[in-house]
Amino acid sequence: MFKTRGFGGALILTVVATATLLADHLGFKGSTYPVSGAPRAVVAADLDDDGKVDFASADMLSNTVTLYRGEPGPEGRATPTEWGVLPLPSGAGPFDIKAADLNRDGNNDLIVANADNNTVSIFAGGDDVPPALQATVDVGGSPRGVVAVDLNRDGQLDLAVTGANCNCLTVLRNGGGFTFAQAARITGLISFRRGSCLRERRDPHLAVTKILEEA
Ligand SMILES: [Ca+2]
Ligand SMILES: [Ca+2]
Ligand SMILES: [Ca+2]
Repeated sequence: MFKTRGFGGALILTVVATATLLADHLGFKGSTYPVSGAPRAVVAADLDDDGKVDFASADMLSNTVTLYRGEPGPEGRATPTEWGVLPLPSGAGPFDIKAADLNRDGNNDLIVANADNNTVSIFAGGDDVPPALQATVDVGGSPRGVVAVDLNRDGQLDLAVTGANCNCLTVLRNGGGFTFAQAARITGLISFRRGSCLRERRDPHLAVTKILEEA
């Protein structure tokens, strides 16, 4: 049962109905999985290199990352199974989460933008184990969105982070071994106050590159 309240409620109902119709049309069946508290973003990727997709949510109120591992299920489909909860710093306020292989070891790693303590947390992925905290990078500006893309074409994925308080895009250059140093900060280009434009673009890598080229 839905409780509607003015325009916001009507909008929510419309979105739910549209999603349901689309899912029915395509033959998808929905499932619900509990997470720690107020999920703000979610990412699906193989995080332990076993060939099955896992997922992780950035939980804003509990300052955690909730992990679900894809386990063998009926008809060969992966079935998400609770895999643990990763703590973030107190008051982190995670706002975005992405997966990418930052150290080029073949395992996807997790990158979390922490809006309330101005950092990015990096968890290293491993074979058949949950990701483990590897680094915390100060970025400032209330980070709201993050993407991993090789911006200087040296073969290592760098990080581009949107900041709501600075109205800026910060570039963190990948120095290898999970070390990141601020290489550039571009201000006054786009307002990020309502969230991350990186998430709304169809291809975030192209969006970041375009922003940098226009700076
Ligand atoms: Ca997996
Ligand atoms: Ca990796
Ligand atoms: Ca690079």
